[in-house]
Parts: sequence; structure tokens; C-alpha cells
Amino acid sequence: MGAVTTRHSRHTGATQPPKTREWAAKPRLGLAGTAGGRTNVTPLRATVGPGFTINLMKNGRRVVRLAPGMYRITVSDRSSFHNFKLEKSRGGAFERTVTSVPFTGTRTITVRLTADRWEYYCVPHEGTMEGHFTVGTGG
Ligand SMILES: [Cu+2]
Repeated sequence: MGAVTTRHSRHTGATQPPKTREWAAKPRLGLAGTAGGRTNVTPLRATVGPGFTINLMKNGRRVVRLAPGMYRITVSDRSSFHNFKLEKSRGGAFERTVTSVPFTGTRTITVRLTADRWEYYCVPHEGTMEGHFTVGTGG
């Protein structure tokens, strides 16, 4: 996470020939979740129930803002009368019902979160069981 710097500041002596193909040749496309050709997947944890609660957490804190990228969301559904749905609420179309209402247990999805507004909610109780977060750079 954090800023990716492409500056080179290694000067460890004159014994090695200069590399000809380096970062400078790579266009920065702003692709989320990739840095140096590797894809980082950030784990998130979601809970729904017991009671009328729904949460999405990163490192134990409720998610308010995330950087664009790949995320692995583990949903712990602790109620047979709630479910968990993730949806992009602005800036694109995405809908994924991660757990069904009767289901209890754990489901994991891997998803690319792109910039703008997202929400998660329990379908039968949308309005009282929902959360929002923003995906974006900076801030
Ligand atoms: Cu519910």
C-alpha cells in the first residue's frame, strides 16, 4: 500500500552494467492493485448478524475508505435471517450476493474495488442494515 515510487537511487558501485530496460519504459496506466507486476490482495472481514448488525472491517476497523485494488472479503454470516450483498452504488455497475438469507457460515470472495461509492447491506433489511464506503486514491 502507499505511494509507489519509481525513482532509482541505487548506486552501489560501478561494477555492474547499467540495465537497459527499467521502469521508465513502463507506462503508468493507473491499474488498481498492481505494483511492479504483482497483484496485492488485501484481506477484509465482514460480519452479518447476530442481531441486526452488518459490518465490513479492515484490520479490525470499520471500512470508510479504501484504495482501489483487489480485496479478499471473508463474510461471516451469523444469522439465518440476514444476508450479505456488496454493490457499487455510484460510478459503475457491480452486484454480488455473497451469502443467502438462510445460509450461515463463511463465504469468501475476491473482488476488484474500483473508484467511487460502494455499499453493503442485508437485502431484507436494507436501510437499517447497511454500510457505505468510498474507494479512491488520496484522502
Ligand atoms: Cu437482515
